[in-house]
Amino acid sequence: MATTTTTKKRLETGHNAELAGIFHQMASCYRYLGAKQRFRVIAYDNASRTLNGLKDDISTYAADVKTLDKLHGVGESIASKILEYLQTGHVATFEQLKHRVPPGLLPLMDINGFGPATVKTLHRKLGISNQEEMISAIESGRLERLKGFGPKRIDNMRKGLKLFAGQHARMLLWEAMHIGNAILKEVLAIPGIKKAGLAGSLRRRKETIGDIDIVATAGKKDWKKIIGQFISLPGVERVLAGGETKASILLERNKAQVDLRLVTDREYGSALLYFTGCREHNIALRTWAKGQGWKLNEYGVFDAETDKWLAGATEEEIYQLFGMHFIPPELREERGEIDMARKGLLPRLIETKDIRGDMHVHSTWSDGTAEISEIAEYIRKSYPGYEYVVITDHSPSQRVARGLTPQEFGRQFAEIDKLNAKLGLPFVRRGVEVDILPDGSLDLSDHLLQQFDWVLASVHSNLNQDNTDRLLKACENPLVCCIGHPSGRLIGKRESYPVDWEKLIAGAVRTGTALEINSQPERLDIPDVVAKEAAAKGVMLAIGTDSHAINQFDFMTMGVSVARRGWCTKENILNTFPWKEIERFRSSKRSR
Ligand code: DGT
Ligand code: CA
Ligand code: CA
Ligand code: ZN
Repeated sequence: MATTTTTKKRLETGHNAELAGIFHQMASCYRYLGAKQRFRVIAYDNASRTLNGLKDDISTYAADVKTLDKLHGVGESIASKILEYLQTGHVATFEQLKHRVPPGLLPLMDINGFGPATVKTLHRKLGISNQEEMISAIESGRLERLKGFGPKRIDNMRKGLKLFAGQHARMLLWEAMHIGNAILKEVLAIPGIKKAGLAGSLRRRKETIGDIDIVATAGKKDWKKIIGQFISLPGVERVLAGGETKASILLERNKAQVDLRLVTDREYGSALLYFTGCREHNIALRTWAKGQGWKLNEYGVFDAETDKWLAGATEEEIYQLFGMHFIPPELREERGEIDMARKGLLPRLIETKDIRGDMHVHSTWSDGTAEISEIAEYIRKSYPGYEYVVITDHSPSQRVARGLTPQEFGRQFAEIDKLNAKLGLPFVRRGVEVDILPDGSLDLSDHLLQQFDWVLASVHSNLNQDNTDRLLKACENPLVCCIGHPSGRLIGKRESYPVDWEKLIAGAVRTGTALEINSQPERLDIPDVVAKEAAAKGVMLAIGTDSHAINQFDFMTMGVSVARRGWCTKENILNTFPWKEIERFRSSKRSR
């Protein structure tokens, strides 16, 4: 296993995320160190963003300094640090920087309500240098005595810390999926492994993942050797547990825990079923089976009286024996799926291949990093099933996101028209993500809104109040096609603002307004349970990636996962239809 060169072997594509993390932390250090470092802050932030946006592993760009130089935000100095990292596994400047900032403070600076200036003040005045001390200072009331730390601010800090603690225990689905697929590939390559698959919450596509579960089959004689190879895979930081049939490892990447369980061929289906969960679903299924005279566990299905093995090699044969539809993993949440499967009434869930276009994309006109022409070209090349892409840049009040003025939208229309003429088809659609202002009115005039093909209305301000009325008022506007990221949450960072979902869903039905499923990994907004409710009531949903870079269009699979967990068929999702139908949806609302 040990590599002889100084190059550290990483799990596939692990470099980008790790190096982006290092650069991000370097920016935080420079922020902490103060005003003279401002240009460095910007440089490292940019480099970090570029790395996160790369399609391929950074090592493929690193043939020489010149190719690196061409990357956006990568100058000579950063290019040399990238090469240093690829060769040695670390960046010496970062190691030195870390000594100039109390190490326990670095992670705190990413928390909502903190930031480098706040953290520095608290370090100077109260000697706080890590998370525990921060928590105890807040709880003991020591912060209240400081100038500028009012109850509202402290409450906000407390909430931020709580979410931060929760987020560290769980990964976002998107990250877990990449880590899971990479480690699964490594497991499948271990000699002796016959079959292996992801199980647990990752297979159910839950929005956050505690640990990654893998079930694999192999001949019993090979088990010991396989476990030995598994715990010494590249990228393993620590072995948490190792046994005869299972092992748990902690990866360097994201500190992700991976559990592997080995079973025999005959047990594979029942083990997969068991370890896919969820726990409540397992218990309900087992109880039901017991009532039918069967015993179900991770080793198979048995006759309760004779203990004779009846099924278990595949999940399919188990469901068949039970007289049930196959229950897609995303539905295994004990929300009525067992009963529906028995009746043969499970919905035929939407799939990524049903998607005909992306409904939410930002370009360089506002805060995206790609030009509209690049976006169109890239999508046409990489997503041959797509028939359209909706460019939805921000409206004027989004100043930080470089929202467009009405005049600029006019120029953008001209660019889109010209591009479509060149393509010979109306592939790029004129959309907008218009701000819903605090009083529920919109940031652009009706006169201008009328000229868009698709109007997405989103809340980006006053995120702590109940926003039900504001969202309802936006639905009442005949020109609004869809509400963007309706809950406003950022998983692990910011909770949803209060929304009365029942009221909003009723409002969407009444006015013929769609609700977005935003596919950004930390949004997944609306959440799956709300999607289920909305679709059941007849609300049309529109899945958008909210892409700000060329490598984010794949987030579509995240939005599709939310829709699947919300029991959606393709009929519930607007962008599984040709554009003509979307136009019909829009004009039907406008003519109400
Ligand atoms: P996570 O890792 O917190 O995101 O969630 P899961 O669902 O992946 O949970 P995990 O990793 O603890 O266990 C994987 C599956 O194994 C779980 O979904 C159901 C099954 N399982 C684990 N413990 C039990 C148990 O005590 N009873 C039953 N019926 N199933 C269990
Ligand atoms: Ca798990
Ligand atoms: Ca587990
Ligand atoms: Zn937005």
